[in-house]
Amino acid sequence: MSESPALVTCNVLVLGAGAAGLRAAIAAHDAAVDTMILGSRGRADAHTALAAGGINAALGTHDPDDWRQHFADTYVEGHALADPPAIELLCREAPRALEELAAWGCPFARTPDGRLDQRYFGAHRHRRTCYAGDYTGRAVLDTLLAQVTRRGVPIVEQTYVSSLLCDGGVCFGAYAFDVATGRRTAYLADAVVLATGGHTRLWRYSSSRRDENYGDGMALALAAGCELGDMEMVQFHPTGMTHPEEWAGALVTEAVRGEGGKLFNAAGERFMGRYDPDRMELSARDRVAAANYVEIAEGRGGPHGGVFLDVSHLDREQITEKLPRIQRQFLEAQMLDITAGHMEVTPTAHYAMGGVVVEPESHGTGVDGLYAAGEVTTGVHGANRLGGNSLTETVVFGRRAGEAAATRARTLGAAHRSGSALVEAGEHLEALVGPGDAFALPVLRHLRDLMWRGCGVVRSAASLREALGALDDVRLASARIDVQPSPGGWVDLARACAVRAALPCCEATLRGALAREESRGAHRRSDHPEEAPSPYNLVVAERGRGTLGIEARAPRRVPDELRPLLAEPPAEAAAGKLLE
Ligand code: FUM
Repeated sequence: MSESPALVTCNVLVLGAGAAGLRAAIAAHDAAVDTMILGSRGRADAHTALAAGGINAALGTHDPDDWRQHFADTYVEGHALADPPAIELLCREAPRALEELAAWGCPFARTPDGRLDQRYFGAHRHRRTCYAGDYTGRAVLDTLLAQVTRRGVPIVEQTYVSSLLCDGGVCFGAYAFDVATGRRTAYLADAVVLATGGHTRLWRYSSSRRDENYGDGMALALAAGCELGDMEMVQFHPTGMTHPEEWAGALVTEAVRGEGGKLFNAAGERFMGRYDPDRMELSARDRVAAANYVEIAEGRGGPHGGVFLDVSHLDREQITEKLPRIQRQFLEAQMLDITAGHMEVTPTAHYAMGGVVVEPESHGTGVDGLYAAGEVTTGVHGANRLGGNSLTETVVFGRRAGEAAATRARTLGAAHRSGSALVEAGEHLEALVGPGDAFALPVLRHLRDLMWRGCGVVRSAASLREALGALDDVRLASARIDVQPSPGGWVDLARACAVRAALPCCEATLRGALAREESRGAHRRSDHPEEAPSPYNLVVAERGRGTLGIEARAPRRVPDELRPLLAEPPAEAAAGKLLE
C-alpha cells in the first residue's frame, strides 16, 4: 500500500469508542465543535462492555455516604499513591455523572421506591456501587452509544491508529488504517482525546480479550512526548476463570462476592479468615488477589490451578437476578450450574492503574492538543483501584477531556499541520509491512507468558531482570513479523502494531517494577515485602532514541480538611450487611 493517505479533518478527534471516548465525544459535540470517533473494533464492542459489577458514586441510597468518604476510601485503598485533586474531582462529580446516565435511560437497578440501588464492593465503607445486574459496563456503553448516535457523531469502526501526528510539541491528529481494507487515512484535528484503554492483555491471564488492551495508547503517548506514571501498578482481579483455554482469565465479577460469594481452598477452608478476618471476601482487591495467589502457590488449589468461589448457599432467584451474566458464562464455558457447584477462579490481570500522566482538571497530557481519559491515564487509583471506580472515571473524566478539547478547538487561532510528520507516520507504518518468518500472535503470546512469569502477582528483582532480558529477544523477533493482507484483511498489520506498542509498555512496566523496591498495593515484591515509609510515583519518559528514563516524584498532599477521614478505623466487617 503505497498510495497516499486519505485526508479527513475535524475539530476534535476521539481515539477509542469505549465509555471514556464516547463521553468525551458527547461533551465535545455539545460544545458545538465537529467531533469524530475512531474505534479499533465494532461500535458496540469496546472493552467497556465487559465491565460487570458496577459504577460508584456516593449517592447514599442506603448508607450515610458522601463524596468525602468516597475520597477517603479511594485514597487509602490506593496506598497513598493517587493524586488527591484528581480523586476529589472523581468523587465530587460522580453523583452528577450517574444521574446523567440514569436520565439518559441507563437501566440501573432501582430500590422499590425508585431510587438507584447500590451494592457493596470490596473495601468500600458504604454501599455506593450502582449496577445493572452484572452487565453494568454493557448498560453504560449502550446508553452512551445511543447519545452519540442521537447527536450524529460519526464512529469510524475497525480503524487502527498507528501514530499520533505531532510536530513541535503539538498534536494535530492521528494516522490510521482500516483493518478490513488496509486503506490509510490521516485524520487532522485541532485536538485529540486518547481513550484507548490499558495494557493488561499483556499478561497470560487477562480479563481483556484478544486484540484489545495491548497498551497501544500508552505507547502512542510516550512517542508523542508524554510521561507514563506508575506503570508497574497493575491490578490483578482476584477472580478470573481458570478454564477452558479460550476463557482463561475472563472476569468473574466482584459482584459475586458482593452478593455473598465465599472463597474456599481445595481443603474446604474459607481461607480469607487468615488474610483479612474483618472484611473476608470483601477485602481490598490487592489483598484478595494475593490471598488467592498464595493459596494456589502453596498447593491448596484445585485441579485447574485455582481456588473455589461458591454461591450455592444463595437463593437461585438472587443469583439469576443479580448475577445473570456469570451464571450464563459458566454454563456456556464449563456446563457448570453455579447455583449448585462452585466456580474455580484464579487472579487475572485486569486493570492498569498506571498510564499517561495528566493534569486533573482538563486531562491535558502536557503535549499541546492531546488529552487523555479513562484507563489509558494514571492518577485516581494509586496502587490499588477500588472496584466500580473505573466506570465512574470514564464518565467523569471523559466529559472533562472532551470539554477541554472542544475549548482548545474553539479558541485555536490557526490549525497546526506538518507535512513531514505525515510522511514520517506513513513510513513508520509501511516499515512493518512485508514478509517475515515470525507471526504476531505467537510473539504476543510469548510476551504475555513473559510478563506473567516475570511481573505477575508477586515479583522479584530476579524475575524482573529475567523478563527484561527476554524482552530483547522479542524485540528482535518483532522485526521479522510477517505482515501481508489476508482474506481477513489487515489484522496482521494491527497485530504487528500491537507488538511494537507492547514493547515500550512492557519495558516501562518492568523497569518501574524493578525500581520500586517495596511492596505497595498491587505491586508485591517477594524481595521487598514492606511498604516504603514515604510514597512516591515513578514516572517514565522517552529520553531520545527510544531510551526510557525513570524518575521518582513525591505525590501531592491530601488537603488538610480531608485528612481526618483517612485516619478512621477500617470499615466494619461486611458479614451481615450483605444479605439484608
Ligand atoms: O469485578 C468487577 O465487576 C469489576 C469491576 C471493576 O473492575 O470495577
